Amino acid sequence: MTNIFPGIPLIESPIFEMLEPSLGLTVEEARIANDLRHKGFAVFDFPDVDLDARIERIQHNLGPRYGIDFANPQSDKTIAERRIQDAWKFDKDVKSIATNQVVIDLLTKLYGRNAFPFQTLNFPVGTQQDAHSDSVHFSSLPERFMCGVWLAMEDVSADAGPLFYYPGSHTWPTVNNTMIGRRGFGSDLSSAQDPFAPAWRALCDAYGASSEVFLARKGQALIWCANLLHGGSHQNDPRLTRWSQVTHYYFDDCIYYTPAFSDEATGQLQLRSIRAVNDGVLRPNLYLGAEIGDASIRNFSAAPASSLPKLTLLQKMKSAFR
Ligand SMILES: O=C(O)CCC(=O)C(=O)O
Ligand SMILES: [Fe+2]
Repeated sequence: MTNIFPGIPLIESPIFEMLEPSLGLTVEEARIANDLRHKGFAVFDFPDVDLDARIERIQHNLGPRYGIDFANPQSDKTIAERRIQDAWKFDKDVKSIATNQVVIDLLTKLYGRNAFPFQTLNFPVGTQQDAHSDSVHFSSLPERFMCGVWLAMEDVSADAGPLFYYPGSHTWPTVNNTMIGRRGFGSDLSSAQDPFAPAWRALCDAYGASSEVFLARKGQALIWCANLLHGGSHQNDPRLTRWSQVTHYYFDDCIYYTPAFSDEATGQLQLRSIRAVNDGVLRPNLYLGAEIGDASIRNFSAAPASSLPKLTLLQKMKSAFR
């Protein structure tokens, strides 16, 4: 069957049920697709026979960089830096988790476009972050071609600040600047999330939603859809660790940008310079196959990228959609 909506991730498409028989999903893939579609997240066992050894090496390699006294069971593990971004650049095990081919193939099947990892975050403890959607940080045009894969690198207890989420919230409106009456482009903020927090709280109230926590087993992973509201619970026991890796994925043939610093209505997009973890190569911002540059901006032509003038990233940021 022809997919009339190639600009919507398959698992979020109104016609998913009609398309599903032609996707060749295994029983397990169909279960994951169904969970993502209806709940906005799906739990699965991370497919890597070497995972335990990788986790041990990651803890050994990254541990000393956090400034936390891991050797002392009584020490407060929450005092220091809580994340290392893009450790895949120097740690082959972090990279190997991010580029797991089974996960990439699964996401590619479920979204209907090639998936590629573009960012890793490694945490030794929970983030204790309020509910948020990653969509204000990383979004795409067409929208929703982004997801996170969260991997438990140890068993997570209720006192360790487990990941939480609002099941079904991926179907709520994607909060953006227009919706909250704010100009984003050129704004200077230390937190991209802060301006949106009251709107997310209001949505939770309006939908009467309750959150769930994920008391994960080591080796379990969770995919979250682009607009799923999630966060890190309060950590009741600061002596505990909660090692995890989050890998964020984008999909081919999209514009990648930061909505918190963009005004879509006026065409002012804070474009991202996205490098795929697999090959370290920059992925151009593409709209219907054409690289975003002056020519494609003026007439949105679907000319092949090679026929469009090449702009530096800075030029693109300045001229995008003007
Ligand atoms: O692990 C957590 O506490 C939340 C992580 C998170 O929100 C993210 O990486 O986007
Ligand atoms: Fe997040």
